[in-house]
Amino acid sequence: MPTTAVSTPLPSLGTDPFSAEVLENPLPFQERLREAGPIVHLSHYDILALARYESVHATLTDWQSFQSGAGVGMSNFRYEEPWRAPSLLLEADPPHHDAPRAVLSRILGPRALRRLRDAWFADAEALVDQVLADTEFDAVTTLAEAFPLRVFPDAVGLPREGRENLLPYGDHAFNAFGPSNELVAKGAPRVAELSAWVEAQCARERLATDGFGARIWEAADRGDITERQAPLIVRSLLTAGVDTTVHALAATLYAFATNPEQWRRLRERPELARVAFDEAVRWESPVQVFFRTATDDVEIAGTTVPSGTKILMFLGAANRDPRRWDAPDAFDLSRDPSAHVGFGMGLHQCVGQHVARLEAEALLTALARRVQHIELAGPTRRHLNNTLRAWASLPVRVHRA
Ligand code: HEM
Ligand code: OVM
Repeated sequence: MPTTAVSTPLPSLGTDPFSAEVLENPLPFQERLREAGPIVHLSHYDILALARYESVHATLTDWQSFQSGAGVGMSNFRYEEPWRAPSLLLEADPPHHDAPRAVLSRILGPRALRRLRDAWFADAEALVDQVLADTEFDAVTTLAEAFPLRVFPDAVGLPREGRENLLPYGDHAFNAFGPSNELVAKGAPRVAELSAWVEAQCARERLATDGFGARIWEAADRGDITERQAPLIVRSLLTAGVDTTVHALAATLYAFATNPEQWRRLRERPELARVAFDEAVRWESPVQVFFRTATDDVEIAGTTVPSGTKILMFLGAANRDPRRWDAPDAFDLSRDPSAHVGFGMGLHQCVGQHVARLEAEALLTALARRVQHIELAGPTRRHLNNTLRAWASLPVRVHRA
């Protein structure tokens, strides 16, 4: 492994960003990181870190200098065996990345999603009606988990049995981008079983003929991708498509429960639902971090970084950088959050973002119509993950409209 010998001495921090204490509340550490400089050495892992909007943005948009093909977690695929076959999207660079990306972009794009819109809005109304039979409930399980699990597996075309494996598999995959700490060890006993289930669902025969999965296999029939690539591209949907939206929706509901004046605003103008969701993705950054690897000896913010160095990008810190955002800690529907890096930026920018926004728009619209006021009704609990900023429990009380 290369050590991060650099031309000028860099600010260095010894804190472990993946310790339980930092994961519980990463904001103070991220502020220290941002203020320490545009690029900081993390001595605990001998890696480099970026926490300012400008350096994170510059790195995300320079795929030639900062590759994904050596993995976007801490593990460097140049030297270490990945825990599963690398993703053909997330963990690939051009030219290999191009065809899988083009195929998924079309299948998950705004035009293709139009045919799901009415059904997802009706599903959201039905779920919200059912949940509002009670005035107090846990917003994580009853809404943030229940809604994506109700619409997304059907949209992919998955069979009913085994769907309970989706969240634990995704949780492990997002832990596995971090160091092999206790969170990874806790998931390890089920990895073989969960991976086998996920792999089996990627086969053409398992997938309904009218879903995202079938459309990926049709792309293989046309020769846009190969038959060997198709199942791995289905796997990307199953890995990245559930936990992300669950925790983004939980973040949105928490944001509204703690900012009642913003809920009032959404109720007055329900067409703000999409902006509200993007503002919540900026504010909470459900995907907190991803790595890149220096392709060559490359320069960041005046520092030359040796080839093979792992660089940790703090998306959440960039999304609250006061150099870029006014009052960054405020959840505010009147700002334009569209330049946030919560979905990434550049070539790898989240290909599922339109799916996530449609889910959010459906759920928030249904809630805004029926709920006058939402507030916390008891102690909240975080769910710790090496990559995700997540909630385990959000007890809420609602007043029906
Ligand atoms: C990529 C976040 C929802 C599938 C990404 C990246 C981020 C991200 C930050 C960039 C990774 C990088 O640059 O290395 C999120 C968040 C979501 C979300 C915050 C929810 C709010 C989804 C959904 C799907 C999905 C619903 C699938 C339907 C993917 C895939 C990639 C990706 C396949 C890799 C794209 C590529 O490398 O070209 N996501 N995501 N994501 N996301 Fe999402
Ligand atoms: C993938 C993927 C893409 C984005 C996030 C992610 C587990 C996985 O292509 O498998 O997280």
